[in-house]
Amino acid sequence: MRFKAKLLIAGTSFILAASLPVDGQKPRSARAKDKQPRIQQVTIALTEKGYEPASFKLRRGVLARITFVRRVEVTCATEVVLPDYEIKRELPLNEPVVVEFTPGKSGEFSFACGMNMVRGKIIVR
Ligand SMILES: [Cu+2]
Repeated sequence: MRFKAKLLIAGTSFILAASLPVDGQKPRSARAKDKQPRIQQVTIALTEKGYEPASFKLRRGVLARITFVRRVEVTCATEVVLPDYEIKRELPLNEPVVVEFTPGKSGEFSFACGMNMVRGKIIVR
């Protein structure tokens, strides 16, 4: 699961890099690149160790699609709360739950279980 999360994050960097203009360099296929959706995707697994990864970075102003998957049956974290984005979702066992938002402000934003015991962090730049 950790491996999969890293792959997805790597994919995110690629999409972001591809959509950013490079100074003094004409993109080979500007038209195709313009059509690429500007989106960043991250998958977070909830395991016996907590959220994995427990922190990740997002780019401000770009739509973020975060997939949470609870992989552990016995946990208090059967829901996830992102207070700054007014998101609160149930996390059924082994069912990917997708939340989408566009981070509008830079900074550090927390996400946690409903009791704020299991915690993670989003770093927006
Ligand atoms: Cu909890």
